[in-house]
Order: sequence, then structure tokens, then C-alpha cells
Amino acid sequence: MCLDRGDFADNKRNPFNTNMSGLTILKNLSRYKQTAIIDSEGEYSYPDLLDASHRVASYLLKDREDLDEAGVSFFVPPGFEYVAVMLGIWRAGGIAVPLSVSHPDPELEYVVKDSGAELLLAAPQFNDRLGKLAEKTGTDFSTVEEAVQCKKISLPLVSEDRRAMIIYTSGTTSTPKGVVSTHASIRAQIASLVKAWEWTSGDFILNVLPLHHLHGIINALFCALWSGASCELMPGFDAGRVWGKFTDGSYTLFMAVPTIYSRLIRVWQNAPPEKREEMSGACGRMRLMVSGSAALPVSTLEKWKEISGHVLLERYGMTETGMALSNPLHGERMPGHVCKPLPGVEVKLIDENETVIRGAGEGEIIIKGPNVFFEYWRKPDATKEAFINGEWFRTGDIARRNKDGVYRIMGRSSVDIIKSGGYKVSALEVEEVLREHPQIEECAVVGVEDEEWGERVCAALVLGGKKKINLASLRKWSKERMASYKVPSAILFVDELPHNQMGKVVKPEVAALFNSQ
Ligand code: MLC
Ligand code: AMP
Repeated sequence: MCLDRGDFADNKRNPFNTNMSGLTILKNLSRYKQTAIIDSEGEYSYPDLLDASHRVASYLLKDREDLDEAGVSFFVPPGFEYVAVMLGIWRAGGIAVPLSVSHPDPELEYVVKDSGAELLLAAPQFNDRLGKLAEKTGTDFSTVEEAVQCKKISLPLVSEDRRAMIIYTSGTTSTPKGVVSTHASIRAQIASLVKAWEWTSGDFILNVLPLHHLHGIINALFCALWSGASCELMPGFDAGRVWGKFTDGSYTLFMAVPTIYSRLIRVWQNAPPEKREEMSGACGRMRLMVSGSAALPVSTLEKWKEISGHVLLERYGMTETGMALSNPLHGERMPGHVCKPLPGVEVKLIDENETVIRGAGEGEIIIKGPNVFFEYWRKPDATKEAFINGEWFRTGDIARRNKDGVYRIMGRSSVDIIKSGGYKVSALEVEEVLREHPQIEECAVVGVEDEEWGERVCAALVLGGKKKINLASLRKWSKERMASYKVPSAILFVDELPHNQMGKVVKPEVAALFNSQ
């Protein structure tokens, strides 16, 4: 199924004015000969990546000329094969649906079903688990091993107006929504960052971020590949190992969420003086260190500056928009601020009446530009509601802008969105799962401020029945049903939840219960 041009005929968010001569990312990749990817198995050049992705695309196509936007979900840990599969899906004309290797089965099942993916591709070590999931969801199943060995056939010319990727994000609804990017919106997101942060083929990035979210996929991995740089992929974050990599390696860039910087700071503080010097020296050799996905506490920025000599470049973005606001690469970086719009991105503030605020003021951030996503997958109403006049995306984030046009993020308009360690968690989604617990009668989930995680997921519970539950047993039960970062890390038992006159739970009062403990 291809895009229906009529869908957006009455608004200006139409991506069809794009390059019809194939994918720009591919043209870029084919210009380079040097190392593209490094993983635990070895080093792979750009020609290796083109070859492997060509084979994956050939495998996916089988007898077809074009996948015509069929969804392909894949369960592959960060590494060369992950990248070959993503590119292979794009080259065959499919939509890539990356699955998180750390999610439990019910969450994977939701994504595979909701995305309507035709095929599930898995790394060989997950054959059993994913094979069963494919059977349960009625999806075809293959292993990446087979795909990367397929004989090459000729591939279709894929235009950039087509859907490229679906990333699932939690929001103000009780189930995650699929955010659909086109090749054109991905291209715009990459091009903006490559320009702003001056990526070149001489760059080398260590990427420790998960590869089912934008930060790891676009900002770190694909900006590198677009530029002919090298990207080392690490499956999962480990602060000690990252410091080891820094001191042994020759990286020029690093990008992470604030929680990762806190963890790195802790390891540095626990190291002996001579080791600390070596660690700090390694950071000093890099040209840029970036923080994002959640507010960077000024105290973390200052400690990191002492340790590394870098004033972290803080930027602001969202799965639906890519990156939107950023401190400058050159010039003064402002702690606690996200500064100004990135190249090609338009940012405004609106008040409660959706009136645009001029000059200095505080309001909700709205964003427009070729970087903005295309639609929520199979949710036309949600897509429509998310935009003003079909072109300005409402982020739900509140910011203050000063007279110089510098933005500072103040918070979110919804109390039901929690950011923990850079992951977005929907309180409503967690409540929905907790209500299935036989001992839980009522519950309210809130985000409570935390130095290391930004916010922690906490749950106030009204119990029914005679059996007792404790945090450990609830976490165990919950982890079988939802990703572990969504699982409450603190619980409180209450006789009843605080309600307002309308019968709605007063979430700030619930959060206050945890703060007063
Ligand atoms: C892990 N845990 C978390 C958690 N991550 N709990 C709450 N919030 C999180 N984010 C749980 C683990 O399951 C474990 O539970 C316990 O906390 C400790 O685990 P850990 O091993 O110490 O944590 P670790 O696996 O190292 O993960 C921490 C982390 C990770 C910070 C590396 O959370 C992470 O990769 N975050 C980045 C997320 C990201 O990329 N977001 C970008 C979204 S895109 P237990 O019970 O087993 O002990 C976006 C747009 C933009 O936001 O602007 O970029
Ligand atoms: P996600 O939906 O996972 O892409 O997360 C996007 C959200 O992360 C934004 O809507 C913001 O709430 C938050 N975010 C990203 N960067 C920053 C930042 N620098 N400061 C504060 N919040 C941020």
C-alpha cells in the first residue's frame, strides 16, 4: 500500500515534493569506502554494508518487484546486522519496524500486531522466542542469517515520499502509537543535525543507545552513516565499559541521555586519581558531547564539565519531530536551556487558546518542517488532533522563550507522561496493566522527580482481597507484561486515591505522597 496523495491534499504537510530518484542515504553510502560499523564481531566497511543490505532486500523481495510499504519488524541487537536489515528493508521498499530486544513478549506482540508487519526477522539467538511470537501473531518468520546470505537481485527505485519506519511511542493514550516517518522526513532530520553539528567523514561515534528509538537510530547511527563517519555499536550501556572504550578509543563524538552521564560521573568519581586523569584526557580528545531526550540537570552539566572539559550540548527533540531545538556547536552553550531552532525547523509557542505568542513568553511548543513525522500508524483521528491546521505539530511540551529567542523547557502539559532515563512512559498505559493484577483494585501512576533517572515511575495502590503484595513481587509480575523501565520502582498503599469533584484522580497529590515519604 502506498501513500494516498489525497490524504493530505487539504494541508501543507504533504511530503510528495521530494526527490523521486531513489534514496539519498543510499547515494551517500555508496560514495564511501572506509569503515562504517564496528561491533563486537568486527569492523565493516561501507561496501560491506551496501552488499549485506542488498542481500537482505533481495531476500525480502523474493518474487516481488517492490515491497510497496509492507511492514517488516525485526528483532536484532545493535550491531552490523541490525543496520544491514534496516537498510535492506528500505531498499526493498518496505517499512522498518524495529523491535526492542529488551521488551517482554506482550509488548512485542502489540507492536507486531498493531504495525501489521508481514514478516518478522530475528537474530538467530532469538529464533525460538520470536518464532513462537510469529506463530501467535500469524506473521511470517525468518532469520537474519538466511537474509544476509541471499543471492542479490535487482532492487526497486524507492522514492523518498514513501513511508520508511514506524517507531512506537507512549503518549496520552493507554496504548503506544506508531510514529510513521517517511524517507524524506528522516532525510530532513539527519541533514539538519549533520549541518548544525558539522558531522564529517572523519567522525567516529560510540553509540550505546537502544536502537528502537530516534536518539540512537537517527542522531547517532544514521547521522554517522550519512556523513561517511564510523559508528561503533554497543549492545546496552555499561558505564565501566564505556569509560574503557573512551580511554582506548579515538572517538570524536558521544551522545547520551542525562542518566547515562550521571552513571559515567559516578564511575569517574570512584576511580583512583591517575585513572581519573586518563579518563578525563580521553574526553578531551573528543570534539562534541551531546545530551538529550530528557532535561539535563545543571548540576550534571557542571560535574561533567569538571570531569571532561566539555560543556554538554543540550538539545530538545521528539520521536514525532526529530530534533528541533539545540544549543550551538560554536559559541556559548546555556545550561538549563535548549536554545534555538535547528536548521530547517520552525518552532513557535502557543497559549491555551492556540494563539501564537510573539516575543518573550511561555506556552506549548509547536513544530513545523520537513523533519516532522507523517502520521500515527492507522490512527487518522489521532494524527489530525496532533496538528494545528494540519501542519503545526503540538508537542505537549511547555517552554519559555526569552527576548533573544532562546528556549527553555519548563515541563509538559500532561501529568500522565513520565520521562525516566530518557524513555517516555505513559502513566495511563502502566495503570491499565496494573489494574489486571488480581490484588489491585485501583491505582494511580505518577512520575516523581529523581536525580539519576529524571523521573521515577511510582504507583499508589488501593488493594482488594486478602493477599498481600510487595514491591519485589509486583515488579516481577509487571516485568512479564511491560518493558522494565515502565515498571514502578516505588509503591504506596492507600485506602483511597485523592479525587477531585469530577471524580478524576488528582495526580499532583499522589506525587506529593511519594515526595513526603
Ligand atoms: C533501565 N531500567 C529503568 C530504565 N532503564 N528503569 C527506569 N527507567 C529507565 N530508563 C531498569 C532496569 O530494567 C533495571 O531493573 C534497573 O532499572 C537498573 O537497570 P540498569 O542495568 O542499571 O539500567 P540500564 O539497563 O543501564 O539502563 C539505563 C539506561 C537506559 C539509561 C542506559 O534506560 C537507556 O538506554 N535509556 C535511553 C533511552 C532512550 O534512548 N531514549 C530516547 C527516546 S527518543 P531491575 O529490576 O532489573 O533492576 C527521544 C527523543 C529525543 O526521547 O529527544 O531524543
Ligand atoms: P519521545 O516521545 O520518547 O521521543 O520523547 C520526547 C520528549 O522528551 C519530549 O516531548 C520532551 O518532553 C522530552 N525531551 C527531549 N529532550 C529534552 C530536553 N533537552 N529537555 C527536556 N525534555 C526533553
